Amino acid sequence: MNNNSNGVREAFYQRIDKINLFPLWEQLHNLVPREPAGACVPALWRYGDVRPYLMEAGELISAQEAVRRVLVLENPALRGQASITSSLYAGLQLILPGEIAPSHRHSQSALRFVVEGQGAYTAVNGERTTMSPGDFIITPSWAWHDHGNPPEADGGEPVIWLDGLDIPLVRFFDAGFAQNHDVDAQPLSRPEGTSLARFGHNMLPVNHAPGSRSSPIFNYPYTRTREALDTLLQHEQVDPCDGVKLRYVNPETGGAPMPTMATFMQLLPRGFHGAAYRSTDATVFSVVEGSGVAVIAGQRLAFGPKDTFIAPSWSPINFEAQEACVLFSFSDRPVQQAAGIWRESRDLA
Ligand code: GTQ
Repeated sequence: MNNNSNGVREAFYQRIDKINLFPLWEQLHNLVPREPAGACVPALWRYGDVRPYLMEAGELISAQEAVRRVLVLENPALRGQASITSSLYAGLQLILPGEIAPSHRHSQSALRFVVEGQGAYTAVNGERTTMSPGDFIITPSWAWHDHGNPPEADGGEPVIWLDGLDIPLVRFFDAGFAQNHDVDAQPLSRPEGTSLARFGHNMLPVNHAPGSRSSPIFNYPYTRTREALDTLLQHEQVDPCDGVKLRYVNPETGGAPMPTMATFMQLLPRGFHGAAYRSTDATVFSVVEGSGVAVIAGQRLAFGPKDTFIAPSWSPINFEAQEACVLFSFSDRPVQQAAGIWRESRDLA
């Protein structure tokens, strides 16, 4: 039977609408698209555009009062949602010499990627780590964390890092909790460097039993990452899409450092003209060194040091490097892999 005369169907839709029903057949193609069709668009934030506002924020409010003094990078197509991609949040956080950002914990997992400045620390689960540019630091779900920038004899310097959190994912699940610590700086129970000594040398303490879903290493120092990439560039074949690319691992599992976010570092040799690829995990990039162009869904995004840019899900991306470039990146890949839905295509020619 096919009864659509005199708007019979429309009338039916209006009647069922009153009790919050709608007919799937009018929407099926949108709900189950042939390919990813998210709203997220390619975007780039030039560090030179953001930094002056961040420094201005430093005069408007203290880290103490703000709790976290962060300017949030919002995808232009997702304004009002504190989202850089549909699943992830990113922001640039400033901590001035002499400031502390008080201790708290939350269900959301966080990563810090240090962009500028020396001398600040993050404390996680009773241990501090001093942050240097290019360091990748994690704050696992429900771990106490506070940040500080102790004043130096010479005055010290502002420290700025990129925060990446799974705020939109946790909001999607309505599963977020948060607590403030009763002191601003959490008590320390281990000397700095303990976690890296125990877990950061391709060894684990004997009889070690994993205690959480996240990596027991909480600072992956840039010096080591850079050295690995350099060595590989000299001796290995460069991947046509990625240059030389490594992923950070949780040494207990070989998987991503946190359950919700994968992180990567790649080196594009000078003159690199990469092949296009695409994957279902929208990816946030932070430029460590070098200038080049990321061609994303046909848009040419010219990037330089400390810039942030994003590639949406399933958008073709390829890189052109005028000089040697080092790119940090993160995405929700482990979540998609856990769900068995992650896809990548590296054969777009
Ligand atoms: O440093 O704990 O950018 O809780 C957003 C929420 C940073 C943090 C953010 C946070 C933090």
